[in-house]
Amino acid sequence: MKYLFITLAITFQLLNVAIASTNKQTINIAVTEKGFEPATLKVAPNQEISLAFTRKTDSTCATEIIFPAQKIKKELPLNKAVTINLGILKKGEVSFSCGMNMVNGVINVQ
Ligand SMILES: [Cu+2]
Repeated sequence: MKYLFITLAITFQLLNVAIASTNKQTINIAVTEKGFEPATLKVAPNQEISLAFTRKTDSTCATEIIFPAQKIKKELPLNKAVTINLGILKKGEVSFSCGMNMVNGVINVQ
């Protein structure tokens, strides 16, 4: 009986790992003269979302990225991907911008 419980526990753990890995999504965003590309994202709720920002221009002020509601602020070095894990997102909108709130983007979770 004890072995049955251990086997079940291991099986559920494996299932959890499988579910977690399928519900994880990384989206690449380029930072160019036009701003964020793409600037509007659509994702399904209850998935773990990461955004990988790569700044490809020196001619805009978007040298850092902020997520005001999440209190995330990160430098964006030129031509280097910076990955930001937002965790599991609920339905709604998550906005992000440059440090001065001039270049904007939004994730629509729906
Ligand atoms: Cu700016």
